[in-house]
Amino acid sequence: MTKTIVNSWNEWDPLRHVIVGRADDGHIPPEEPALDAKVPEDSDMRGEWGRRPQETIDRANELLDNFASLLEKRGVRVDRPTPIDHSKPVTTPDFHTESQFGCMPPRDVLLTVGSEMLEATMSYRCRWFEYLNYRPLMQRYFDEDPNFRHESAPKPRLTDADYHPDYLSEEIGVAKRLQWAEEKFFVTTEEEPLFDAADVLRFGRDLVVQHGFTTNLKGIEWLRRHFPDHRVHTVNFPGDPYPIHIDATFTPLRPGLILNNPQRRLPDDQRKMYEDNDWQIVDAAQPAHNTPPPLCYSSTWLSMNVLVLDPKTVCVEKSEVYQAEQMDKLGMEVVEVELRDAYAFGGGLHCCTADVYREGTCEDYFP
Ligand code: ABU
Repeated sequence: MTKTIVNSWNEWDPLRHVIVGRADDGHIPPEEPALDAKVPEDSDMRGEWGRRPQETIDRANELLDNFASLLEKRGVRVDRPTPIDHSKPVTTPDFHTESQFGCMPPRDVLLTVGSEMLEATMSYRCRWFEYLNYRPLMQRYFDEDPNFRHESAPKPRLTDADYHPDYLSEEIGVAKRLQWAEEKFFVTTEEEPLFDAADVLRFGRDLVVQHGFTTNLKGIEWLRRHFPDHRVHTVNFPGDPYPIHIDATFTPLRPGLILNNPQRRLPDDQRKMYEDNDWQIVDAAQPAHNTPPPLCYSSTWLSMNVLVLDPKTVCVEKSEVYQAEQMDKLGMEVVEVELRDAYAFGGGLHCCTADVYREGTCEDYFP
């Protein structure tokens, strides 16, 4: 068995070791403020909660297992989480919710920066204990890699003071949501630092962090203080009425090239550092689907939630033919991966993975 080395500084260097999530015991959690804000008013998820049907869990696991095998065949070491009992309630002195979520998307929870893996605060109550799914791996990496830094951000209290009550209304409407996004008025308040790891993109010395529903400004400030050798940049994408997680919005493919969701364009005043350093920001291709699969929190833009294996190779979901075609034109070798039936468990190919080791060092791409 190869000993672990934890090291990953960006989203594109050659991937050698990764965590792939599992769909086991996936739940639709009960209503709670931050989660409800993400569910569109016409979604089939409104009012639903409980354990997901076993046949959907089995199908999602089949696809995740196939993805893990494909990566292994390409020489990538793959580890898997140890699922906890997600039917158990989450109770703290400050809140109670009846069930948890799952462990399909490790990217939401774990942020790898160099030799460190940082457990995010999370901002949904149902995800408060999600890090426990990954603790057996963290313990193993700690035992095997003397340089591994296992860090955990301060657990938030997630009282009602963390959420703007305006977002709790049953029918807000997309126009109002877009106005609020433009005004940077999101469901989470500035009560305490909050962030999900999937709101962070790594560009060597620079970390780009989306301010939205799941990450607040205090969370970004916490990251800035935690990573004093990095430059931390706050970004917003005003065209997104449900802004959680940056990885279906802004997708770096290699040094100098980023895909941007055309409905969630990076504002002109936030483009300077890329333009000054000759990075191209290209509109992503349209998704192949008009709607997400059933009981799915994510948007159709999981089309651009790709996993880059190295600067010339990218995993794209098999049915996302337009995205694959665009990647091909951009000079990338496309590896097709079937995953759509697993989307409902927490996202796409980027979401369902977390980096452990990519070759390479911490570079300054924006000197
Ligand atoms: N976890 C990524 C979801 C982003 C989206 O719904 O577009």
